[in-house]
Amino acid sequence: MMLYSYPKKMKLKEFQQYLKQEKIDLTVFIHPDINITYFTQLKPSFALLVITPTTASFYLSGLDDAPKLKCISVKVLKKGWEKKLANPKVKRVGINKDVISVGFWEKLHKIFPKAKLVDVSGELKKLRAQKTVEEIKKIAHACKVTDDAFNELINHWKKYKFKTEQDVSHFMEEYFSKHNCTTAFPTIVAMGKNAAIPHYNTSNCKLKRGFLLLDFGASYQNYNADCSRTVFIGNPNKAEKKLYELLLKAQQNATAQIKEGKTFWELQQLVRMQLGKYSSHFIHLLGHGVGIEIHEAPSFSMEAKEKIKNGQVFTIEPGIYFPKKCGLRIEDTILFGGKVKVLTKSKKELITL
Ligand SMILES: [Mn+2]
Repeated sequence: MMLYSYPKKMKLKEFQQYLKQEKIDLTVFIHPDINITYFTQLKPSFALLVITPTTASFYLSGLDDAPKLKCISVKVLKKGWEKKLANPKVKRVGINKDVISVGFWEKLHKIFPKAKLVDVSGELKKLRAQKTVEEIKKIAHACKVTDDAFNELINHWKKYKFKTEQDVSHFMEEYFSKHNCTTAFPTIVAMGKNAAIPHYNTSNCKLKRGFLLLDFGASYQNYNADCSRTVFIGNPNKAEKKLYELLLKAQQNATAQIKEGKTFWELQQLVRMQLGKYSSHFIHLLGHGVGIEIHEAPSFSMEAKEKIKNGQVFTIEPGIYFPKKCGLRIEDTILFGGKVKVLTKSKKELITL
């Protein structure tokens, strides 16, 4: 088997190549488009990024630090920038339909009254789904800090005397921040029946006997980790242990079945088969891409029918939910480059606290 080698550079050149092919004169990205962060690796308070087939200009407000960037010229965003950008020769202007506001869309129409606005969001998703060496390093580091936080939590559970869900989420997020990270998303700590809501909002609900679901992830230099573990407070009975084992096997089996060319949807159907009578309690997709956004391409949906490709980072996160009773989810962030690399290494055997 040929070893897959990850691209070394961010995909600015590839994107410019695409613009050339599609005869798009320029693409305008406006805050808060995350693609600005993708191309510049920065997160300024406000910015405009203009990419043509041969140039890239990064316009920053005077209030942000002006960095030096390779292949991108950094300029100050001054009043009247619209007039400077206006060019009657421009026929096709690229926009990211996923982010652009109606207001900015109207503005672009005014700046380029004769141009056609062309959506480039699909191409951006495609480029970003294949991670570069630099991106992988950052995601792997975010996953390491995520694991470290979880280990600290379970190894010293008694010492911290957590009383509520929020006590636990505060601990995790403080750990991330002490280790030069931020939280990738608000940490979910869901006790008992609360965990039946997959996107539960952590509250001051008291910890008690039962399954406790944790969904957490650090973000390092804008790149995210995503991990879920379900632990048990007290002693689980036979049925509870069995349920956990079933889910764990499904998660591990899905991970083992990852193969280039297989669709994410197929992988999900395998998990559904394995969950058997609990399949109808698995109420979300099996996973999602992770990178500079916590949810990004590839998509696991049936409609997308996306195939597993080299260079992708995504989650595998089956769950079983019983409304008003309990919920379980086990999730890892995974890198695929010819072979499977599980980036989140936190223990998955049922932990009792
Ligand atoms: Mn996730």
